[in-house]
Amino acid sequence: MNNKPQPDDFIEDRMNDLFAKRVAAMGAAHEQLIRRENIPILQGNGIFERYRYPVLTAAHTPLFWRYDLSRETNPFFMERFGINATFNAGAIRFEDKYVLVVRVEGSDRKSFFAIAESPTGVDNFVFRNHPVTIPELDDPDVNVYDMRLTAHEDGWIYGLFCTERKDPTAAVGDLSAAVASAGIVRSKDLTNWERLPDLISKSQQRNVVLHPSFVNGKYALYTRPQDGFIDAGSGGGIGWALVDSMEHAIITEERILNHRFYHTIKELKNGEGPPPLKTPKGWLHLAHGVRNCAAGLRYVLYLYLTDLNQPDKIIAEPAGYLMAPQDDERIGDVSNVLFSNGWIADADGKVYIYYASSDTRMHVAVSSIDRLLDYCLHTAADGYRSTTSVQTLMDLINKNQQLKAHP
Ligand code: M1P
Repeated sequence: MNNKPQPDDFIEDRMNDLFAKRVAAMGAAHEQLIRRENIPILQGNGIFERYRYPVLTAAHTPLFWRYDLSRETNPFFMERFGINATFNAGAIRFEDKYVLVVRVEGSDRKSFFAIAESPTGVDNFVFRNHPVTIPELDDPDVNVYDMRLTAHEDGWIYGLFCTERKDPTAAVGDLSAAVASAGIVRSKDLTNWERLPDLISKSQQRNVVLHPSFVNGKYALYTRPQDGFIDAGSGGGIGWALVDSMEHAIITEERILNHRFYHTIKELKNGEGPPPLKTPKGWLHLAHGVRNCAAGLRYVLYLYLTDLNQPDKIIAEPAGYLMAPQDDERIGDVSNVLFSNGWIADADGKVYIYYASSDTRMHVAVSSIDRLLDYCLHTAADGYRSTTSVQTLMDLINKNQQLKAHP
């Protein structure tokens, strides 16, 4: 019998060693990443503070989602399930944690939802072991994304999300035509989710958001009607509709409360972000506006305020954007995009704005109700012409010059 080691044994040893080294190195790097302290960037515009590091990236997802940890079945410690991006998260404060329901996109282009929780709101976000299981309807979703979480006064936490299916009327050979509708789930514990029928609406819908309280005894929805899957078409902006029930939500009447407008940041598309925050001076809304340019679409975030007793009546809207992509945020799978569908207001008035950059990663910016109201109420509205912008600037300069002369 030949007891001499055979060449294959050495290869196996080396591989085993490689396996152990890779497991250890990647485990340490992952732990360091998810435990990294985040740092506010104080040299901002005074309205909010960005933070230095993204709060979630694809690399934050657990290694046990991406790798088969068995030496036997994965001797090269090779990735078996690729994660492409973590973005467009709904947000809620739940059981003393800052909770994000994240849109996780695999390398197969399918999105799904997964919950990441943090004790601080700005760092240490850790994914729960398992993604969220969303029950399917008779007509299965092909892709689901962008969940908005609403703690409604009826006692449920609702998640409204986009469900996308292939357009059954598409011409043969057209493989991109799709239909977007609003899917609805609800939960009491963020673990068990009950699927309700999709919202019934005449037009395609994305960016549908449930208002937190009843309005005239009905559920109130912010909508974003659109003609096609990509194009808003005649869809004029952020809509408003009242529905009798969330168990069979049907839009019979819808009106546009916040319009798209020529030569503004929301010329091409205009969609509600997270559910609005109730403040002493009105409902504070975060939304995204889209314009087209030679470089493609540019998505920015903006704020507006509506009447406390009439949430569909705008009472203030500063000109332009609150946040636009900057530095590394500009680059990603779909570059030049900021998108937000989640924010959290603490009892002390601190506001955590969770936003995604370029359909790739999640960030946080921190402000307060007082600061955001001050911004909303004391920043000039859009005058829609260059001359009106110059006049706004002149007024500020003149005021400051008088202050200099008579401090
Ligand atoms: O790619 C940018 C965004 O495009 C869509 O948003 P909207 O319908 O408002 O244009 C969505 O697919 C969104 O997820 C994505 O971030």
